[in-house]
Amino acid sequence: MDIGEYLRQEVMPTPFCKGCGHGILMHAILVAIDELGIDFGNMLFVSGIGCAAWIPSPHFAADTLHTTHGRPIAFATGAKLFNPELDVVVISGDGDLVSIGGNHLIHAVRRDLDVTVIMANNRVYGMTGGQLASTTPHDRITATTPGGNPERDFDTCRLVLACGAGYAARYSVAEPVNLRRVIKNALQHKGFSFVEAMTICPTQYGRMNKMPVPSQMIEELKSLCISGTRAQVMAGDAPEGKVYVGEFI
Ligand SMILES: Cc1ncc(C[n+]2csc(CCOP(=O)(O)OP(=O)(O)O)c2C)c(N)n1
Ligand code: SF4
Ligand SMILES: [Mg+2]
Repeated sequence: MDIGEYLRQEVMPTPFCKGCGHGILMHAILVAIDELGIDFGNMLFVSGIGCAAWIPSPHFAADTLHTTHGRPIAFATGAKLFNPELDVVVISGDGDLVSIGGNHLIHAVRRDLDVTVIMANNRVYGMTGGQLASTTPHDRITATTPGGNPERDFDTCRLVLACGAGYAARYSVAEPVNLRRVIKNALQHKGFSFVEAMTICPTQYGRMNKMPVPSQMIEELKSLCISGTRAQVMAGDAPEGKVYVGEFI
């Protein structure tokens, strides 16, 4: 199927800045769904607030819920409990899902809610001007930490695995084939599944960290990500400045 058929053409183009990684993730999700042959009409996409939250809503020609900041998992929980037959997928940003909505995330994992959560991690609050998020790496510049982030960041895969997630994976948009593969596996997993898509925000994070050109950020992702196992993620022993990617099951 032509991927364009999954999109509401009347709301195109997307609102993303040129070079934003959210478009790559959007494509990976739609191709994964197409390759699995999932009934798009039986899917519900839930997002919160932020640039990433615009990935499904209003662009996907399926049922979508564009909810409040940090709360998409709460809405998804209600929808799934009301109609367990629905394929419910949450797609939102790092600020939305683990910074502001972190409590909903950990309890959805604890309950083993049968939904897939796809988190677009651009390591910043992109939409609102590039403020510090709980996913911003140590020392990085944001609008609220001009001298560098004094805190350490969350490894969200480690967090959900510690909460008992049956499926967690992480790849970057610089590896779209692997990203698509793990999205497919997550969509097929029964119970809670989590995919972290490391992505780029050239407008905010890139501009403030001397990578205003999208290709510079893609190169940074390539050098940042190294293959790791579940045990390595749980040990939290990634070398300084590196992030483990892989399927952590
Ligand atoms: C309760 C609440 N707090 C703050 C905001 C402002 N706000 C809207 S989007 C956003 C940042 C979203 O960041 P993220 O989820 O990482 O998405 P991105 O824009 O980076 O893709 C913030 C702080 C809000 N709308 N509601
Ligand atoms: S501000 Fe950043 S995350 Fe938002 S659309 Fe622009 S590049 Fe993408
Ligand atoms: Mg973000």
